[in-house]
Amino acid sequence: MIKRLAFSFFTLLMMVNVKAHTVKAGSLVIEHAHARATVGSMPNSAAFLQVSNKGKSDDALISASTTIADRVELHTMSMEGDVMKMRSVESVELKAETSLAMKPGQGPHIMLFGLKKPLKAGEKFPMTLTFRKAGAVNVSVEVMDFTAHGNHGSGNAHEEHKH
Ligand SMILES: [Cu+2]
Repeated sequence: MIKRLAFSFFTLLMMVNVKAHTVKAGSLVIEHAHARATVGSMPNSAAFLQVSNKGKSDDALISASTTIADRVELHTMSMEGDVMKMRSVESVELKAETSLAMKPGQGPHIMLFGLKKPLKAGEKFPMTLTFRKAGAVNVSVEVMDFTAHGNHGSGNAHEEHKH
């Protein structure tokens, strides 16, 4: 009886965890994995997440993959003169005891090329993130409409992802 209750409580905790989009892997805490909903027949999109490295040693995101896209690349975005440019990178560094919050319109993000179907707001899809130290981690990515108001915590959520 007590065992059963404990199990239920644990299950409940797990459910709350999933709802908060939090995944722990070693010293990494991955939160709020989300991707931009597509418009019309847009073949590409981008995914963003928050990673906290609570450990004493550096780690890095070295690849990402998902079955819903033909190709996934790690990208970064930066200003060159007054033009925002993005390019692919080998890895996204996660220094010890720091947090990284990927945001639309700035810095690192995960680029999804050749989507096999449109991404609709409210849907979820699985993605495997590979970290140099923490290894492979599966996360659930929630599709969000970045143009809608009030569905996102970030003030930068309404910015365009310029290519
Ligand atoms: Cu990109």
